[in-house]
Amino acid sequence: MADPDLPSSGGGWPLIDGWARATLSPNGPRLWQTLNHKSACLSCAWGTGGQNGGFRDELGEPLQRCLKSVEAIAAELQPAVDPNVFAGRSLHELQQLSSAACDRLGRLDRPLIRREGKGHYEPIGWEEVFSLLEAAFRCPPERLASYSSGRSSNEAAYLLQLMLRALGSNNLADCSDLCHAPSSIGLRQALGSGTSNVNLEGLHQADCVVLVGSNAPANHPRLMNELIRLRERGGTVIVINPVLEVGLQRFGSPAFPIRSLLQGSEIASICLQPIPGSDTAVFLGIQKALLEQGGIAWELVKGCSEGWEGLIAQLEATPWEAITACCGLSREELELCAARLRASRAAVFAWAMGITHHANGVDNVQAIVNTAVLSGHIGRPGAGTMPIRGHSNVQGFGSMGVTVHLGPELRQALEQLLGQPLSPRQGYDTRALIEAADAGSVDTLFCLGGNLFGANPDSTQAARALGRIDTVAYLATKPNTGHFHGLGARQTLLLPVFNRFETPHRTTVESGNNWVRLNDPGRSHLRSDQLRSEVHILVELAHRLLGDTPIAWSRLHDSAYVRELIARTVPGYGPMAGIDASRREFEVQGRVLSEPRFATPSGRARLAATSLPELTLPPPEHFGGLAAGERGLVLSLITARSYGQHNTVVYKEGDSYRGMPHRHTILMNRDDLARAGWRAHQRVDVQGEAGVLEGVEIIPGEIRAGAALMFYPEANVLMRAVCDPRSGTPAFKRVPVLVRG
Ligand SMILES: Nc1nc2c(c(=O)[nH]1)N[C@H]1C(S)=C(S)[C@@H](COP(=O)(O)OP(=O)(O)OC[C@H]3O[C@@H](n4cnc5c(=O)[nH]c(N)nc54)[C@H](O)[C@@H]3O)O[C@H]1N2
Ligand SMILES: Nc1nc2c(c(=O)[nH]1)N[C@H]1C(S)=C(S)[C@@H](COP(=O)(O)OP(=O)(O)OC[C@H]3O[C@@H](n4cnc5c(=O)[nH]c(N)nc54)[C@H](O)[C@@H]3O)O[C@H]1N2
Ligand code: SF4
Ligand SMILES: [Mo]
Repeated sequence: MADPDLPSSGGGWPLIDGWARATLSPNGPRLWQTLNHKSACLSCAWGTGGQNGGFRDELGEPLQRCLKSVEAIAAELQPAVDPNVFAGRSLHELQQLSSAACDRLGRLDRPLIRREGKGHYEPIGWEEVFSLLEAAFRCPPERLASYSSGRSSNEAAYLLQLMLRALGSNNLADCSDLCHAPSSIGLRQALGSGTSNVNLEGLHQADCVVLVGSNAPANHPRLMNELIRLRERGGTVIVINPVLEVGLQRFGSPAFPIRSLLQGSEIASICLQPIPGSDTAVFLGIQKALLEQGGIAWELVKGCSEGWEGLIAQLEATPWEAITACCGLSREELELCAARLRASRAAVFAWAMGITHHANGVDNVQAIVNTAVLSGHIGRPGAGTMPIRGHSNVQGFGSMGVTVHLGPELRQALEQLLGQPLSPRQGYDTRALIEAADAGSVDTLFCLGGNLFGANPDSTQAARALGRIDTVAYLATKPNTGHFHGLGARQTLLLPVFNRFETPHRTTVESGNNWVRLNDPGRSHLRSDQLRSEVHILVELAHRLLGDTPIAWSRLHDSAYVRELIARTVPGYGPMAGIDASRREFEVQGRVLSEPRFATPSGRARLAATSLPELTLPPPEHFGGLAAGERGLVLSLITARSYGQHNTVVYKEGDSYRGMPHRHTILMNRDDLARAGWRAHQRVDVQGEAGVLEGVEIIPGEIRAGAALMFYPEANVLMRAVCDPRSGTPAFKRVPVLVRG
């Protein structure tokens, strides 16, 4: 039942309105100047900008820039934080600020320190910063760790891991541990390579996209242009999502003002609305239907994969009732998907957090690969598997070795470069880091961007754990909640850095489609001379700690030399050599597949049976039960992004596309409201395993019964960290909660 008060399509006029407002704002001219700067978009990993100019993609197509990039730039163009904020407001006061209010304080333009026992951040000079950091980094290497968020450059990422590994630490936690780690691990296990094997050109050749667990209209808006074009050329879009996201039904794109903007273009040809967390069952059902319909691509399966016998045996042995009971979809729906896949010439399977944020995230990814191989849609142009990455350079961080799952090739190259074996200790990923810190096993934490406090489950534990670390250093462009809640025991440093379009030297980033972009040097609008480039900070510190052997650390102040080392050591990055002179951007080699030869030892894709997940929910007593006369429902909570935020940074309070007017809301199915006897807009308490949020407004909407949706990061107080054992990624999309009212 469509709600007449909600928009009937995603995108549309609000986008034009947003562009117009941004253009007419006092910062309008500077904003446009920045949009045209030759550097990659700050926001998502779909990637645009770079040497082709601000509005062109890697194929040179124009008008490929979305409003999200404007939002991100506008935030970076704010004036500096008023010095009175840090001098005049106590930490206690700053801790009361919402994420949006923190961001609106402005840009950091001087180094700050909060010393033990003090209620304020106070200014500090860079010389003292470096001597404090140097002393803090001289702790035992296993007690030294970093966390990073994929917003920085390849050069900074490479130096970060090189410095930590040279010091003997493998504790390179990264936001990807909370994000696409199951994709990297699952794809590497199944196909030998952990990234997308389709590029933009390939996507243009596809006639089917299976889009799973992604709200692309909000989070990867330019992917919508590709889906519109695919539908226009007669292709099929199959959407799998427990929420009927309006922008996945229809989307109005400013890239097609006449055809699409006014009424919106139809996106989904088929929508499946499974139970959250059941995607493995959905794909098992599609595979079983393919088998029954005679739709298995036997030549590919037998000639180019291994392990298929076990998978086929599983399909034969698993009854339809087990599959449909697990995912809540009908056999007919799954058969229809299989038939569409059979009828398609070339299909791309694309997914985001709806697949990875589960206790069986790696299995979900294996199930997608199994489906791609069985249906014959992989290993040729236009077909394949495409994780849709998050942060603009998160994939580059992985390529540069900022990971606790270092590949053997890069390990060997780094050992050669450093002239020493790397530590054999297993490093801490993000969750392991929090647990280790909570246990008092971490002395020094260096954060290259991000919001470790805000991004983690169980916010109470995250703050406590960070509080047990001696020294915490944050490199950031703007203040965030983590800087006020994630305080180290002895000292917390808050260090201002240039963003991508301001950095005074060249940098590079890698998109989720394996495209490496070159960013021109830039200038900041801030008058302070206290901002530093991340590369500068890392090299200065490494030089103080390690001198000039065996690597000439001081020479690495020249970022072109960093690129030279990257070209020499990082697999697939050979074309980086000479990029400063040629300005030629490139696709990382060996990732995109045009034939079914995979990067596994045997050259074959590894198929494997994937077990059906157990999707039970605990009884109300598990949460402490209900008071007399109280009504309650146990639901499976999805924590997701609104249309107006970038991760822990909230830009807009409301989400008009989902009809959620502010952040303190819970989206629920009308049948669940009826079941509990609740009304729309009534206030309820949401009790999780780790905390409670009181007085939350109920918003009825197009979400599967039994499920609910709330916004991250506010909802992170609710959940305990339940993680996928193989990737360490938390089950952010299936949080058991008791709703009481
Ligand atoms: N504007 C903007 N852009 C962003 C970001 C941002 O915050 N704002 N963040 C960036 C980052 S780091 C990332 S990782 C990406 C995130 O991009 P997305 O993954 O699109 O973001 P989420 O909001 O986490 O939503 C995931 C979708 O998964 C669905 N879902 C939930 N559970 C399930 C399930 O069990 N199965 C299936 N099939 N679907 C499910 C939800 O309903 C939702 O539509 O976006 C990146 N781009
Ligand atoms: N409940 C729940 N929790 C989640 C998720 C979810 O869906 N639900 N999603 C998870 C996912 S997918 C991710 S990726 C994580 C995100 O986790 P993070 O990456 O840790 O968080 P962000 O909010 O993206 O970090 C934003 C901060 O980065 C800093 N910054 C911005 N640009 C730069 C720069 O150029 N350099 C430096 N040094 N700093 C910069 C700014 O200070 C900004 O405040 O959260 C995870 N947590
Ligand atoms: S889709 Fe992503 S990369 Fe492209 S302009 Fe929008 S935010 Fe930037
Ligand atoms: Mo992410």
